[in-house]
Amino acid sequence: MQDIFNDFPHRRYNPLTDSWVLVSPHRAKRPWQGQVEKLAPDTRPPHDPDCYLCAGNVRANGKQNPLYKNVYVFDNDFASLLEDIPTGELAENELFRARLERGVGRVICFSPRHDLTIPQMETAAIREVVDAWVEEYLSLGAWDFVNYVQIFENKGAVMGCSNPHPHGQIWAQESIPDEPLKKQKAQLKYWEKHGTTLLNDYLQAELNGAPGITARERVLFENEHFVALVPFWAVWPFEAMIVPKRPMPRITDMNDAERDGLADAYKQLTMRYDKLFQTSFPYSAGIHQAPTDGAAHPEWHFHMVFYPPLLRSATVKKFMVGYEMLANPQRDITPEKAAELLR
Ligand code: H2U
Repeated sequence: MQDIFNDFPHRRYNPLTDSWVLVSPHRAKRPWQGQVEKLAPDTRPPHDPDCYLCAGNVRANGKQNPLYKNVYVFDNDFASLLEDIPTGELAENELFRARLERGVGRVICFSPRHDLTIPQMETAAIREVVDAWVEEYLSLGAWDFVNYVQIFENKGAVMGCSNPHPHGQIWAQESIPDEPLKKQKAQLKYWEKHGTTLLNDYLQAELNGAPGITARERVLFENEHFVALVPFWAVWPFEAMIVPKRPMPRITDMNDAERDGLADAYKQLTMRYDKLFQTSFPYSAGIHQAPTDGAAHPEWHFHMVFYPPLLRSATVKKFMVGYEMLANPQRDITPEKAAELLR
């Protein structure tokens, strides 16, 4: 990219969500006198008798977890969405709209080991997590009323995660939530115009270069089936994306080798995160993929996104406040610089 984008404020467009981010690279040099948090040392035991996700332990509602050996999925005891509810809508006035929303929430324990995180797990064990995601997407997606399945992992106390035991969540519901809906619209528009997926063409430009775009500037690494990169339009300082090389609408389209490839990329990226600030790197991560509304959705190219909050150390995090809340997301360090650091 031209040098002016390393030196001067500019806006970058996110074609997936049809939104903009303000980049202010010149500010990366400013002194920091803001919040610095002290890190508590990580002294987790392999099994914590007080953890409600550990194998064999009793959960908050009195149910007991089995002595699971690898991955364990259960219905969230305090789910935000409920299955057995009436229907109902408030639609008389265009300024006051509401509709009852059916859904289901599940918790997925990645490992019986309380003291592990994804980057510390064996790739074969992460592959079992991928398999569980595929099973859940398939089975929940087949429910009559479920039109979207959101798979995610929220990691770290700084992200509001309630328990350090390695786990993720799955929320399945009637409506397509806002973020995937934005991506749905943008990808469909692109597909109708070009006959290729937006992310396929984006990936080709990132890997091979294009007019004005230097090849691999934001690419972190690749394996046979996936590429990890810092997207051109990243909002969070070390935001990243894992994209399959082959356009696939949903994770159920992966073959055996591709499932291994996703497990490998998940591990490799999170290992790089941990190394960056020598800490167990917090983030919210998840998969955006085709809705489960019965349509084919050839426009969709599934991908995994990572939104980590850390900015300049294990304790200094980025706050999405002020201008970001009122106007537009903003970042200082460029996505290219972030990619260089992560590499
Ligand atoms: P988080 O740490 O990302 O908040 O996820 C933990 C989830 O586990 C949370 O959604 C559920 C909470 O509702 N949970 C149970 O289902 N049973 C329990 O006994 C405690 C927590």
